Amino acid sequence: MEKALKEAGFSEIYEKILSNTRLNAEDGERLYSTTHLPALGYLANLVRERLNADRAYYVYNQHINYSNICINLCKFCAFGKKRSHPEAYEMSIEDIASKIRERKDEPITEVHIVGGLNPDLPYHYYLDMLRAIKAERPEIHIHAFTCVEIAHLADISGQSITQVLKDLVDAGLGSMPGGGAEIFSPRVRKKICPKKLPGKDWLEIAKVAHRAGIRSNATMLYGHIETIAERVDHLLALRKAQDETGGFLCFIPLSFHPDNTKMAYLPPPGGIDDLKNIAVSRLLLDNFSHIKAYWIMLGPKVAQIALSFGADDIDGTIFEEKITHMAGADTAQAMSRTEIEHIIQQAGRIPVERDTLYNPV
Ligand code: V47
Repeated sequence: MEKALKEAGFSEIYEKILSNTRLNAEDGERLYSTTHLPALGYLANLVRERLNADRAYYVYNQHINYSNICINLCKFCAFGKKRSHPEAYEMSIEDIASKIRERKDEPITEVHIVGGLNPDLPYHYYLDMLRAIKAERPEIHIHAFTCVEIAHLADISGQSITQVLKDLVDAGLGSMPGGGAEIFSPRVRKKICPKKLPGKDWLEIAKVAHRAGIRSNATMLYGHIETIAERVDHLLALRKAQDETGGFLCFIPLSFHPDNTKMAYLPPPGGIDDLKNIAVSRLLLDNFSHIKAYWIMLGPKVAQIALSFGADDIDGTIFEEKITHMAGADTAQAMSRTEIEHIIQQAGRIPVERDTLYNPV
């Protein structure tokens, strides 16, 4: 492999990885630009196995997307709708409680909740939602509301981010998912999500949450109009924030799905780019313990290969995912525990069911 690493121009990066020396932006750009995919995968796998050995994590979870009505209507998103749209919907608290009730006999440990920025839902809706879920299933971990939703809740309630987070935790919030980060570059945000909060605010809210003891995830939406330099900047901004707080649990690269979006003219990223994003994020984010290959977006086959390219997690059973499926995902809506364990074992890894905070179940 040393010959292959040399041919790829990775000798210096290999030395850095062996000596645990942090990679810089130039290294990141070199890794992204390579055509030597096996050499890149080898490097990422070294770090993956150093941190997580042969373990591949998954969670028994359920997704609830409470409303798709959204005031931002980002160009890359097929989920958000205007209220007047025939597919617009909003779930009542009772609808949400009954979704939880329907699956009470399954060993679900996490409910993952995100939605659009619906201008008509009052602040107490979000608190009532958390309380209703806890009333149905007190032991469940609620992984809910991205930094974008938290900023919206501060807007509609007139309260500080800190107070909103405190209210949500009092009502049952456990941790926050990593969506809404997209790409931090102001150039790209202006074009693809001009109404969404700026990247620096997303990072600030994540850090406020971490300082309040709330763990969260981080994402990056790739494969649209961003440059390699902008991907690297995004990853290094996350690494800097993680140095400050240590509050991120996991990083999830999100593969752009163009169907039914205002950017449907773009081709979707291919498998090579999917694997590069897993591998480069594993190598640059040296202070993140976990990299997730989100099977809903990658498909189970690429997710399996990703387990040898830096990823140590494939998310979970899911059930009823809407955001990616409305944008043309052809993956299933759910996988059983047996199916998940099977694809992990086929990839030569040891399946470990985890809770949201990565404690083995
Ligand atoms: O916030 C929207 C992105 C996110 C598209 O934290 C799109 O545990 C691709 O964040 N193509 C939702 N991506 C998914 C997400 C997530 C998934 C799994 C686990 C976790 C976690 C978080 O997907 C959105 C947005 O950033 N997105 N539209 C699209 N067309």
